[in-house]
Amino acid sequence: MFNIPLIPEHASTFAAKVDPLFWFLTIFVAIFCVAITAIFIYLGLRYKQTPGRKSEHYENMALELTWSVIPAIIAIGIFWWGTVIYFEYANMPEDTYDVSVVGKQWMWKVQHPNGKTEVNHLTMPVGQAVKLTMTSQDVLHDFYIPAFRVKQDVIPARYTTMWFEATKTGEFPLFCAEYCGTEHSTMVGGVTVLPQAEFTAWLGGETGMTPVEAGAALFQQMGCVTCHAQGDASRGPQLNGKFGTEETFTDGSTATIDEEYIRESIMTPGMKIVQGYAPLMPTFASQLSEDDINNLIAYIKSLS
Ligand code: HEC
Ligand SMILES: [Cu+2]
Repeated sequence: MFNIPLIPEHASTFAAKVDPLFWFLTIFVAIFCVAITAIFIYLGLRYKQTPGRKSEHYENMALELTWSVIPAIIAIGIFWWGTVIYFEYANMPEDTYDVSVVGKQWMWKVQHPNGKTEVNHLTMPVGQAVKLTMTSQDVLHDFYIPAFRVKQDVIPARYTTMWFEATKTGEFPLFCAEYCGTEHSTMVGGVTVLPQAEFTAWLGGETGMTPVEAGAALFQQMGCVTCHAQGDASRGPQLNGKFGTEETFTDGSTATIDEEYIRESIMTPGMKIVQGYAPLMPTFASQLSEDDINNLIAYIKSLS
C-alpha cells in the first residue's frame, strides 16, 4: 500500500495552483472562526444582562458598511480565484492522449487507444496532456488522483471527461472518491508516470485489438451491419460521418450525435426515433458491456 501523506506531493500542472487557494481558504477561515468566536464570547460576558442594566439602541452606519463591503470584496476575490482555476480544468487542450475508463464495483478498467488495457492502474507519459473519458457500469464512482489535484464523478449511462498533465515521473495513488458499496475502500490503484520514451516502449508491448477494431468486429457480430450496412439506408440510418452532427427525430426534436446519444441508441433505441425510420431496432442492453459500447462508439466515430 501507499504511504498517504496529509498533503500529497505536486505531480501535475494543476497541483501548484490548487494548493495556494486551499491554504488561503483554510487559514482565512480559521482566523475568522477564532476571531468571531473570541469577540462573541467577550461581548457576551461584557454586556451580560444584569438586573438594573438598561439596553440602549445603537447605530453605526459606517461600521456596518465596513463589515459588509470588505467581506463581500474578499468573497468575490475567492470566487474569482477559484473560477480562474476551474476554467483551466474545463478547458480541454487540443492535443491530448485519450484514454477511456470504466468504473465498476469495485475496480477501474482503463483502455488505451491501441487496445492495451489495465486494471486499477493508469500508465501515462510525463509532460503530455492526458484526457480520460469515463463511464460506470453500475453505480456512481469518482476518479481521484490526489497528487494531480483532479477528481471527477463517473456516472452510469453518461460520459464524463477530465484532463491533466503530469509534471514528474513516479508512482501516485488512485482512489474512488464516491462511496459505492461495501468494498468501496478497496477500490484503489495507482498511476505510473513514465518518461515519454519508456511510455512508448511500454505501450508497444503486447496489445489487443484497438477499440476501433474491436468495435468493427462487434458491429458484425451483433448484427448491427444487417440494418446499418454502408451504402444502404433502407433499414436503418447510415452511420458514416454522423458523429458530431445534428439528428432530427419523429417528434421534431433534435440532438447532437455524441457518445451519450449513441449509447442511448444502443441500450434504449425507443427513446428517440430518427425521422423517416420505424422503431425496429432491438435493444442490446443485456448483451453488451460498457467496454463493448465504448468500442462500438469508437468504431462509429471512426466512420466520420
Ligand atoms: C433490426 C435493424 C437494426 C439493428 C440490428 C440495429 N439497428 Fe441501429 N437503428 C435501426 C433503425 C431503424 C434506427 C433508426 C430508428 C431509431 O432511432 O431507433 C437505428 C438507429 C441507430 C442509431 C442512431 C443513428 C442516427 O442516425 O441517429 C445508432 C447509433 C444505431 N442504430 C446503432 C446500432 C448499433 C451499434 C447496432 C448493433 C449493436 C444496431 N444499431 C443494430 C435499426 C437497427
Ligand atoms: Cu467506486
